[in-house]
Amino acid sequence: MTGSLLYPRVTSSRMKLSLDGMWKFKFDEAKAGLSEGWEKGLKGYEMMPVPGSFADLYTDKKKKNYCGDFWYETEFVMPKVNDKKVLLRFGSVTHRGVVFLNEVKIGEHEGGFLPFVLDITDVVKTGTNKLVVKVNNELSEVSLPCGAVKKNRDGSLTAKPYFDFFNYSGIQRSVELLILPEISVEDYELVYELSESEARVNCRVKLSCAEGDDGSLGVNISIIDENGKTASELELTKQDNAYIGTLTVSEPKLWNVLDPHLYDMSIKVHDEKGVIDEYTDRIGIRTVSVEGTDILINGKPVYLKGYGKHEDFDILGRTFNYSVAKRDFECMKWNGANCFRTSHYPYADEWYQFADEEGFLIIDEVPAVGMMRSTRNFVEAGMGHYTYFFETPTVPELLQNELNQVEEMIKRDKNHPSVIAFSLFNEPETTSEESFEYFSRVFERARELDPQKRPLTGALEKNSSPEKCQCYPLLDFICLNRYYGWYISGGEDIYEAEEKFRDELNRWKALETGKPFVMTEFGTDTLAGQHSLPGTMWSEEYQNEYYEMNFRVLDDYDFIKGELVWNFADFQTSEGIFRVGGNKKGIFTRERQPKSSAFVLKRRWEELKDRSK
Ligand code: CKX
Repeated sequence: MTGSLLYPRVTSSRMKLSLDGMWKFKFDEAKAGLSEGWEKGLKGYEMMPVPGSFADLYTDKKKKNYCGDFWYETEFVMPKVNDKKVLLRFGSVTHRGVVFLNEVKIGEHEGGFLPFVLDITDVVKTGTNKLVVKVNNELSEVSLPCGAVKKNRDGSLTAKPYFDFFNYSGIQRSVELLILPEISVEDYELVYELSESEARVNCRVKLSCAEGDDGSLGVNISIIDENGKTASELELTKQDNAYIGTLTVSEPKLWNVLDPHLYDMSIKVHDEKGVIDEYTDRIGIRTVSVEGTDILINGKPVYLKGYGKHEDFDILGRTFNYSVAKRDFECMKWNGANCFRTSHYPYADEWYQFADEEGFLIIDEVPAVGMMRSTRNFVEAGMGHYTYFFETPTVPELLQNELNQVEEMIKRDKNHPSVIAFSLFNEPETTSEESFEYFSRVFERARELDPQKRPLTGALEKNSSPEKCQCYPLLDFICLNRYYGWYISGGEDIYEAEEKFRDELNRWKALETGKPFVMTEFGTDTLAGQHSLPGTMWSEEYQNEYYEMNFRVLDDYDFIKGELVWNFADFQTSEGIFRVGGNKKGIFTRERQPKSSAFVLKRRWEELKDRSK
């Protein structure tokens, strides 16, 4: 596995070849693939799109819900290249994969929402190569996200997620061959400091040959403004295993909320003969901090308005699609949003690039979801249900897995100006000392890893009350998922819901945490086109009344610094008596058409346009 999770760019020294297309595919119910040598080539296969989530492509229920091992195979032709490094990058393999090239195992990866890169220089042949991937989508209490697997009478398996979204699986993001110089940029990080009229950009660049670099190399960084002019350029200095230096940009055009200004950045590695490698990216100069109960971008308070989202669309499942992403940003801009949370896992790279270009703020979430032992914890959360999740012997293995994924997420996403915070959990049990110990380790590691020292957070469900939650002191801003008027006191009891919501916020206020709070989930399941007067649960009118009530409450608490409603769009879940064709809490339908609440939010968020606090 190589250390570079940089987005693949084509530059004067770098090439990439897409391996996307139709691949051979085969389920391996008996888990016999390895002993039968399937890595040599699949027999009796069907064709499957890569990237793709297989589930919703099928008309057969068993196949849609398949859980276990499954295999992919493709062939590719490698052009002749001299003195180059050849890497193979998978955008995501959900939830884990073992990769074989020309029958040789070349690597494996755990975690279905982050990329991994394998160095295949010594295994790849000029001409035809056979690439085979064994994938597995089982859930467990040491996987992220967490869940279980049920063994059926016929020996087949069914995934039982402890979370509320469909367990879409497969090679869900692009696969690419990267052809790079032998010495190349492996990673870079930028940290910004702003003063009156200039920005200092502290740069650190790591090369692939950190250890073997004898000092004869040079590394140069330049940034180009929107008019194509060089804003700053610098020859970096070698220090230990990296190249460092500080660029100064005078009168910088800052990246800002819905007012993004990006610079083109180029890093060049050179020796006495010339440029060896060039890596380019789009960067935004901005700072993020928390001061008292404010979240600050470039030193100015911001109020977060927007959504918890999912990577989810009809037929595509969790496959990234530029047109869906474009439509989502258009819908979000139309109703005045400025932020979304990548609930409940890191999304495809392109989402962050899009947000950088649009000036959207992202709370980037690791797949630490389902840390309460229940297949309907969305109902049981708030009922006082407690499952001793962090008191089990497998927790050290889970922790190691989460630490790895936090590391990969921060490594991949750290340079996006849109990423203003990392969320390190969604709705775990947080009331035990064990949960505190667990998350202390996760937060400590994330703080070390993020060069920009962005705020860290996590989303707390109802059992994590002000009195019982042990973990909120770890958060730089406190995120609450609360459903007063839906899971709690819904329908005819909505009047009590308002009181109960105020009561809880009063109790948080009394704690004097001195921190900002953000509502990261609140919402009601709503069937588009279901109408009732007066509003009753599941109708569009009820969704509107629910939001009006919730906003009335939020506006009375000045430590609330953001409202991300649940969810941007209806999305697919496991089947169940609480889910009608999935979770219907969308403000938009799954086809991205507005329910009437979209107009309620539009009105509100336009009125709040200038609200910064
Ligand atoms: N929060 C009471 C996590 C999300 C679910 C949401 C829901 C729950 C609510 C917890 O992943 O979709 O039930 O709508």
